[in-house]
Amino acid sequence: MLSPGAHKVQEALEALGFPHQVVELPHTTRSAAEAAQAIGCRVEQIAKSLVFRGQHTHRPILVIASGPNRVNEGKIGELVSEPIGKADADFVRQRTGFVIGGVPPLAHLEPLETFIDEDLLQYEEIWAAAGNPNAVFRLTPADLIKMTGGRVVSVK
Ligand code: 5CA
Repeated sequence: MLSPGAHKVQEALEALGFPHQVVELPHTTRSAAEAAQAIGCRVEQIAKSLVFRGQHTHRPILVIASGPNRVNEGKIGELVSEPIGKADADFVRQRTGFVIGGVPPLAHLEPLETFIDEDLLQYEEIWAAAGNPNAVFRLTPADLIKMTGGRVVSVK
C-alpha cells in the first residue's frame, strides 16, 4: 500500500500510460544525497524537482536538476522572461500539492512550466521523487521529457 502522496503519483503515471512503479523506501529520500544513499545510485542520477516562483507573475516554475547541481536562477529567469526566486515551503505545497522533499516531476495540482537539466541526459536511468520524502521511481531521461513536456536546458 502506497501512502497518499505516492499513490497520487502512481495514479498519474498510470493515467498517462506509463508502466513506472513508485517505491517507498524504509529510509528517507528527502534530499538528493539521502535518496542516492537509500537507492544505491549516484547522486548525479537523482532528478530533484525544485520549485521556483516568478517574481512578477508569482507563478510556479519547475526545474528538474541533477542531484549535485545548483540551479542558476539568473539563467532560468532569462528563459521565463522574469526574475525567479526559490519558493517557500507553503508555496510549494499550495501550488504543487506536495511537500518539499517529495515533489515529483508530474501529478501537480496545475501544469507547471518545466525545465530539465541537460546533465541528466547522460544517464541510462535516473530516479525522481514520487510524492513524499521516502518515495521514488526509476525512469529514463527520455521518459522524463515525455511525462513533463519539459524543455532540456543548461540549468547550472
Ligand atoms: N526526494 C528528494 C530526491 S528526488 C528531493 O525531493 N530532493 S530535492 O532536492 O528535490 O528536494 C529538496 C529541495 O527542496 C532542496 O534541494 C531545496 O532546494 C528545497 N528546500 C528544502 N528546504 C526548503 C525550504 N525550507 N524552503 C524552500 N526550499 C527548500
